[in-house]
Amino acid sequence: MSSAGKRRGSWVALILAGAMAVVCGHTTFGAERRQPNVILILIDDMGWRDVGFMGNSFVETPALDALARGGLVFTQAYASAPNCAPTRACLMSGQVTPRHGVYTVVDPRQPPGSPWHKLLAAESNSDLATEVVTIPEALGGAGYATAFFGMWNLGRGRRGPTTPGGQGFETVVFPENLGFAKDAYHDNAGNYLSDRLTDELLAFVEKERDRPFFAYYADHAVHAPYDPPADLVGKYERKGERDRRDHAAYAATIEGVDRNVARIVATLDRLALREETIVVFTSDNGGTPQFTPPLRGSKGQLYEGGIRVPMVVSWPGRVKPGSTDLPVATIDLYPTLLDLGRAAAPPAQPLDGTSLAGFLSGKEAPERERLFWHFPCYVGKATPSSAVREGDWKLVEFFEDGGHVELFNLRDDPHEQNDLAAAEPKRADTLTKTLRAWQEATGAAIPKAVNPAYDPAAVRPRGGPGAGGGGGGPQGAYRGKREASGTGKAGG
Ligand SMILES: [Ca+2]
Repeated sequence: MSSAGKRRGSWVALILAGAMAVVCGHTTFGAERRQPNVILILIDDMGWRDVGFMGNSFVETPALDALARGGLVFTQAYASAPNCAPTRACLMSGQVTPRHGVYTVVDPRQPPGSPWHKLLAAESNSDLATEVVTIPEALGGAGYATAFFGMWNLGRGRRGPTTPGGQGFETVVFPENLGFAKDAYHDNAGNYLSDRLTDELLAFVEKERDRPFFAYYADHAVHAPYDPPADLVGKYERKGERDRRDHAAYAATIEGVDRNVARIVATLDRLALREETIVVFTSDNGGTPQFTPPLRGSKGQLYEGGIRVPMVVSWPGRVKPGSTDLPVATIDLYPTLLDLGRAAAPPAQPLDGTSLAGFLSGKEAPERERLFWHFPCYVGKATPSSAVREGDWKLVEFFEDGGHVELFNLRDDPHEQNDLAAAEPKRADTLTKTLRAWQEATGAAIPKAVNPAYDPAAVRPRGGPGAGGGGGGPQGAYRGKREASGTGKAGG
């Protein structure tokens, strides 16, 4: 807390200095509207096509589809990691995984050296370091009221320096504060978690309506095992499943989110805050295997299915409605929100994202040379790997068995069926060098050592951190088989 407080002080000084400069130099600036509010909605494990506006015709998401129609849809949006905690760390810090070292969900049941790991996986931080200036610290320093609702996953406990309160959020609401057991969708009275978190969010919005606010809503949904609002399941069961991606309990879970998005938008309308408020909707990693086809791979993997997510930015009157195939990633939200909120970037913190503020205001797309990912761990089906996307080309490096790379052209082959590494050796070599240079520059941990405890016969435990990638699958995770996917949530 105290270190955050100290930082806050220096931030205020910086911002005051900035404000003075604005007053002296640009009188027109003062005529601008107040700093926009931000509601950042981060869904857990929602895959790229799990909402209507991304082409899913089974699930009904009218509120999200309306948000998308009135906002800007990023059709090639990426999570900055294929897994829960690292993407959340990337979001809060604006940094790629090697910089903050939160590589995966740290789970004592699956440490590096587990017998089903061929390599010794990299050690991962479980907490985001307090030295990191987070989005709420930066926006808070610029005068924002800040609030957090839901799942943090970047430091255990309710209080302390690496909890949301220690990392810059003034208002903090965990599911536990509302009487929900860990990972439970319902409380003992039958309340639904998304509904209750949204109640709290709306109370915060109402309270802070006259001041710019930043609300980070990190829902437990739509993570397996599913336990959706009972009133939403029946209609999906009646619809019938055309293929295994049409899943009644999963669809109802998604609609449970959607109807709370409807409440959020209705409240903003009622308070006449809609045009003063940026709403961002996205997910922390790619979907679970059943739902990601035709993309290859799923949560944990660096194939598109593991990292492609839905993303929409809505700001009526300011962001022109439409869609774009500009590749963007979680790390871009930090500089974007700081720019839009007129908050100063921390001078000593390398930021790896690109600000989309100008682009959102109708200017040209920003220069974006490359996107990188680094996941030196095991989760689900995933093995330690690293990846780079440059233009339409994507190269994935796999560290097991002495390492190998795969090369894809995402324009011709969005489903990554044709590895072109052998056919395009020069391009593969150049991109490999690019990726290695980035790994070195960012201090990326590279797993090289063979795991002495490796046992080819060892079976990865079902559930736990791998749950999203192979813990019985969501079909088995609902109704009667919920034990089969273990704690589920630990997988992030
Ligand atoms: Ca997740």
